[in-house]
Amino acid sequence: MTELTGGPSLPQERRVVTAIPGPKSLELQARRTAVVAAGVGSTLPVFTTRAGGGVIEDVDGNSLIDFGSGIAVTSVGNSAEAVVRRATAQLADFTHTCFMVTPYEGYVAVCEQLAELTPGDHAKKSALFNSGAEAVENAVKIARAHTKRQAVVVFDHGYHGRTNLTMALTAKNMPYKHGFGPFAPEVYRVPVAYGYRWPTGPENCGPEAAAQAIDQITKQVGADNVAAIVIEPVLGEGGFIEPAKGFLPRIAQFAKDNGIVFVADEIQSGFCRTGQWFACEDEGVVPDLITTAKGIAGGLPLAAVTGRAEIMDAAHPGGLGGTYGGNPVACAAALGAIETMRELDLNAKAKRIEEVMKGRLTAMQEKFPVIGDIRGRGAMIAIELVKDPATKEPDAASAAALAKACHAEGLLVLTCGTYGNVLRFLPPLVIGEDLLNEGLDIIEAAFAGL
Ligand code: PLZ
Repeated sequence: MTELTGGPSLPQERRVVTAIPGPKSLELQARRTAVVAAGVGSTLPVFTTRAGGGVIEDVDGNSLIDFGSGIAVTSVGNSAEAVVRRATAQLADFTHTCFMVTPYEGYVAVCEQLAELTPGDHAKKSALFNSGAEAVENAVKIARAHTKRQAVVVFDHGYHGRTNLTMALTAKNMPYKHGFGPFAPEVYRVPVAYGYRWPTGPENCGPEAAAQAIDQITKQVGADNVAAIVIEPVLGEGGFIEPAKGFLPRIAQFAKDNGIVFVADEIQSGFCRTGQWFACEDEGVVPDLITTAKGIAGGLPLAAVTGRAEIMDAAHPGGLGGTYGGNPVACAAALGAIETMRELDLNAKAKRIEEVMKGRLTAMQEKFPVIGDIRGRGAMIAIELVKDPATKEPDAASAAALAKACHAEGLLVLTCGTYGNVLRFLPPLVIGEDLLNEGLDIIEAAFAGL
């Protein structure tokens, strides 16, 4: 096997030797601007050469601390040993047959792992796809085939992708939907339990928001027209909103009582990210269908819909698929990623990251009132920034300024949130504690310099 030049063998250190981005990145950025469509953005245009553990190296020789994991993908670290080993072996054997033409074992093995790891002990089946959006679209197709109904219910602040149906399911206009309509019909949006911004306070939020959502579904859509309710158990792009306690179980029960397929979109929150295999386990919610992607395959494109066998089998033979869905190399990578999660007990690592981060961020909040809220679980942690803790007026400018200051110091952080005022932290679960603390030092210094 080829020797690893990146991955876990990379020196685990921050190193800033040029301005960020440096001169070579700027040159590449000029080439990029000439030929890459302007609609495709980049958070930080430093061009990557290698990455692994908790760092990303760029063409100018800088080594950045990674608090992004390529948007919650490289949970096992970049080029993790088992991912590279299994994917490399698969590359040498065959790269593609199309599972719909001649099948292979890797696809089946991934579906076996999904049946074992996802919540609930009922009989489960899966179908594999290439992207998160594709998985969500297929979950809706399956739910419609099963229920013979059409309506889909989604939530304020929800994010489910950029394809036509998933744009309709996504809440935020800019940048995801603006000018790209018309959108798919039969999509209905209802309130979510956003504790920090709930008018009567976080204690009342779960039951009150559930009652409002259910009232809107019953009165405006009609429960027996609803095929699926689709929700992220921790809302990702919308601002790392953990629905207030009681909300998810209540909505899941309502779905069950009304023959509606309850779909948990765990594309961002799944696979150890929140310190559990899946975030919905936190309140013991067992979804009918669960969509996964991102962390599942250590950086290779793979996504899945997993769920109750009788629902998954509702689509007629030939009704689900795609040329590349469950590509053999991506499946091999997924088996390597899952092996790594088990062997390194990455749920425990995620919980430790939460402990360190929340401890440090809580101390910062006492000094910097711009931090309105600290939330999230495991290695999916965010802070919501406000102009004044009393009014909670969103402060997107501070989020942008802080991200910029962190980037200049060699710490990659991402923003999110409907109001653009949330800084989110998604380190690889294998990051060392020294780097984690160094990253938090940089964040603290950035607050001091605001
Ligand atoms: N569902 C919950 O988080 C992807 C989007 C980044 P794809 N989130 C990152 C961007 O700006 O495009 C996501 C998600 C949840 C679905 C998706 C979609 O997954 O693999 O990007 O299609």
